Amino acid sequence: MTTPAIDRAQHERLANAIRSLAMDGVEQAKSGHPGLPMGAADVATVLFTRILKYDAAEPRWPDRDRFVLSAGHGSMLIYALLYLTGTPGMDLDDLKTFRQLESKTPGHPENFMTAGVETTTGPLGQGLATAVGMAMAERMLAAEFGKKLVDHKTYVLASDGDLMEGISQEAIALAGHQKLNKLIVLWDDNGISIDGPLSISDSVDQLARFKACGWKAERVDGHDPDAIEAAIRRAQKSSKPTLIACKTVIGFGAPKKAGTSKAHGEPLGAEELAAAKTALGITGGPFEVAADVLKAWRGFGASGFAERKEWNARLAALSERKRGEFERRLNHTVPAKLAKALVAHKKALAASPVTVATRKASELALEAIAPVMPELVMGSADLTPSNNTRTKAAEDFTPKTPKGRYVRYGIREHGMAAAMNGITLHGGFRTAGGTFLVFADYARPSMRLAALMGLPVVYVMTHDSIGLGEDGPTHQPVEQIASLRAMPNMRVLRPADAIETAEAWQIALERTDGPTVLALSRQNLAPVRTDGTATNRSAKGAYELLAAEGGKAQVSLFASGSEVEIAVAARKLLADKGMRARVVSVPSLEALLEQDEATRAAIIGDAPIKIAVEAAVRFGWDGVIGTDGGFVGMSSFGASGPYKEVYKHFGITPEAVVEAAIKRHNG
Ligand SMILES: Cc1ncc(C[n+]2csc(CCOP(=O)(O)OP(=O)(O)O)c2C)c(N)n1
Repeated sequence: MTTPAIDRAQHERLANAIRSLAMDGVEQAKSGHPGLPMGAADVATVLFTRILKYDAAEPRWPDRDRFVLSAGHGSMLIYALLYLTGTPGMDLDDLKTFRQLESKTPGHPENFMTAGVETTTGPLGQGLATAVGMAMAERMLAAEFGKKLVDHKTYVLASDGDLMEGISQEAIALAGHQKLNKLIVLWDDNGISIDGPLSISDSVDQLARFKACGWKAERVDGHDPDAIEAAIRRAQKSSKPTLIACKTVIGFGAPKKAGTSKAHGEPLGAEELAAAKTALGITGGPFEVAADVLKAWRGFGASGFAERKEWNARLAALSERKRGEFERRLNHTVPAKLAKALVAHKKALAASPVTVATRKASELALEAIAPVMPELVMGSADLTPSNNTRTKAAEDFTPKTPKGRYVRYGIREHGMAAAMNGITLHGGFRTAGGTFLVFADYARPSMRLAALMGLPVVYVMTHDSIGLGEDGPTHQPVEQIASLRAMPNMRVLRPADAIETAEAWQIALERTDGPTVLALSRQNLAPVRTDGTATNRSAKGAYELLAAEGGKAQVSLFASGSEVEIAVAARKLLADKGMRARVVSVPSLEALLEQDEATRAAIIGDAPIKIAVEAAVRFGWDGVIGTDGGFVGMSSFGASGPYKEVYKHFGITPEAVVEAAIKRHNG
């Protein structure tokens, strides 16, 4: 961005408009965080008046620079900026309804509520780690479509808390390793958190830490606009990602509270607010911005207009095919060929059934998917040979091979999950990453944000039960499946064989409004499906796999994943004893429970005896089997041993299922 030089006095008036609106917004809401917007107003003003490539009129312009407010508690900063720059939909009235129900100005920035907010932040560290994914996606997309279409930077405003959270280490290590030089982090280095001065809990040399992770790092006076600008310009030329520690005073301008934790998270109060405005030379009533200041801000907001028009012209000049593909990719439109490829794959599996672990079945499905889905970015938090996430033709994404679509995340589950959010938010890619299911807990805060934001990220989570055997209870998930099912908008699929795994991938990739966990087995599973039907039988969460023979079912057996074959064996044993049982495969319990009542009732059936089998805790199954239903599964942590013995040890066997059925039959 090239803009006329701004003198110090003008800069201060622009920055004070942010301070003023932030103070007023928080005061009106009677809650919120004035300290950060007041302290970081100079940094933000430099960014939005001298640096950022953006056109406020079109906050979704694909080639805009990204700005991530990682310290989401300082949300009034971004709302004030959106208003001042003239982003459509952000009016003074919106600032006046800060933190009110259904406002565009929620307590923490929510990208689905507010145009111009790049990502939802609030849990500290997430914005920074998400931005790493955005910067990765920018590089990947530029490598594919060229710099004329894709050439922007990712800026982050991070607070002390962002840098203290563990996820920041995973994020900065990954960014440093990938040499993401278009990622620039501005640290609001105010030395204050809620409990008081940072010195009571932290003594990390952040500059040294970032440098050790492969970053360029320097410190500037965060209230000196020219120094901030100069540091950013140096960062733009760096071959490494950059941290700029901007030394600031929290609550800058508030006579009594500035520089103290009192400015962090509560309204200043009428007296202090008035005194702050006087000290800063702000005149006018609440939410008033001097006309010339607003005009100047609006000018900066529109300064990217010409650049955006030129970009539009370049897009229009592309061949129809290339432009269509670029737009399809940005819109996350699922390729038409995907369903066909997966149906063909299912047909092939039906013709020559395979006994494989579902993690292997997932790899087989990926081999069918990858050629028709060039936007699919795979990766894994190490463990690639264990979770089978890498197809044969895949190339690693590295600084030298930006067209590579396989990301080596290292042993950083949390960083991976956050980066996947960033890749998805950036646009142009769908992404999936792998780890062991038990380590979903290490990735969970970012998975939760994916679910909240409705991002269609896929998690390939293998070693999904005690069936992993010898690694023992630290590695055997028992409660993770239930806890992930409990997360709103998270889809959990636990396929039973290779055909169901193909269906699970289809569901995950055709979903565009939320994330999906694929829970996959380590151990081999015999095929339970022999049909290669084009219908996705897993789509409703469950379906009757085997009907009862010889009359109405007396027993309904429900199972997911590796336990479906146990249910199938139990059905046979029950038949030998003269009892009629049906088997319902339940690849997604929560999807079944979300069906309308008639569909759900038809699938669940009315057999008097209902038994569920799943090598995990019972939590959630009562919705299918009732509180009086039988459950064959886990009620404790697992144990280390060969998996077949572990299954016997915990009584997850066809015989145990039969026993549970007979016990109920005999009353
Ligand atoms: C993961 C997480 N833990 C705790 C919080 C609650 N919280 C909000 S702000 C904050 C710390 C404030 O310190 P700092 O990051 O320096 O922000 P500043 O005081 O400078 O605004 C905390 C602990 C949070 N938002 N996210």
